[in-house]
Amino acid sequence: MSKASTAQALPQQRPVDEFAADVLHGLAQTPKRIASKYFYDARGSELFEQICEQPEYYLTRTELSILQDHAADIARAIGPRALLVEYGSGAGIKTRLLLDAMEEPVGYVPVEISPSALNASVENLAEEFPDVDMLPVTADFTQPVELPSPEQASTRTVVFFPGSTLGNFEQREAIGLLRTMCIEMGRNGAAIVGIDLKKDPALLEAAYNDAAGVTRDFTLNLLARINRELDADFDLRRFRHRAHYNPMAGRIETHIVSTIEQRVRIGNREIAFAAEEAMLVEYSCKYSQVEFCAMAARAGLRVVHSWTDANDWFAVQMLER
Ligand code: AVI
Repeated sequence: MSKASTAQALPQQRPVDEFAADVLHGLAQTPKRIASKYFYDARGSELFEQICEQPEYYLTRTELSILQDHAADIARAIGPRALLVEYGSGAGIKTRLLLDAMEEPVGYVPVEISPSALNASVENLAEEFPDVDMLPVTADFTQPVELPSPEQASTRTVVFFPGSTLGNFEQREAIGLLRTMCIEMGRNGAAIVGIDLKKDPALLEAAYNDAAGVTRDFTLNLLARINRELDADFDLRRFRHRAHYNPMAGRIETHIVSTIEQRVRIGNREIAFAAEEAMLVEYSCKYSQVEFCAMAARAGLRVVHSWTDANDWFAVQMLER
């Protein structure tokens, strides 16, 4: 019998209303900004998959190589009969790698806002891991969630947050998210978090400005999404993608820049853009090991293991209370 359960939908504000309210609120600010979580409609998710394949975007393959090279060590550090909680829909190759290496994992809990992505992910995994309880939770992982209990008792809860997604949150929010993990994992738990490390800014900027223009298309797709879902008339030819490394803040800052002075309609509102006005759409924070330890400490966590690649480009950190 398959152990996959179906994700339950959450009672929440209608997503399109929330999207509209956030976009209009963000465009009323100076400088204008839109949250990067809105990149991921179906087309945006597809483009993100393509970004991960670009030669300049070293993050995904570097993290994967770390997980492959150190899988046995990571599994040993986790210990037997753990409950694996993943922030995001997971079910990719990284999740498989970890579940495969772990000793008798008792359950897998992906926490994800989209029920369709969630159900698809656990259905595939349930076939591959018939002894692992699949317990999807439809929720916003930035808020504390009540975790379901697996059929067999677990020894500890381990939160898995790969992909350097933590870096898409501003420092204060990232610490808040680490605190949420700290609460959810409990006293005996752990977290395994992928972070991108500081390096030559030229390598960083290349990763977010790939030669094939996939990241540009990914960024500008946000405007196409607003046009389609919020009845707007952004002309994508009159905006460009810009991603720069800010060395003081230690992050790639991605903007959508208006190439001319123009007005854009969103529903019954009109928004004015000056020529060269930049709208902030994403931060991708890069950390040094020392900075990350300090940030974790502010969330009540300590780094107990750090696995890196030969270049020290990326790190998979294990955190405990
Ligand atoms: C999902 N996240 C970690 C990616 C990053 O590197 O910040 C999103 C991305 N944006 C542009 N390229 C990739």
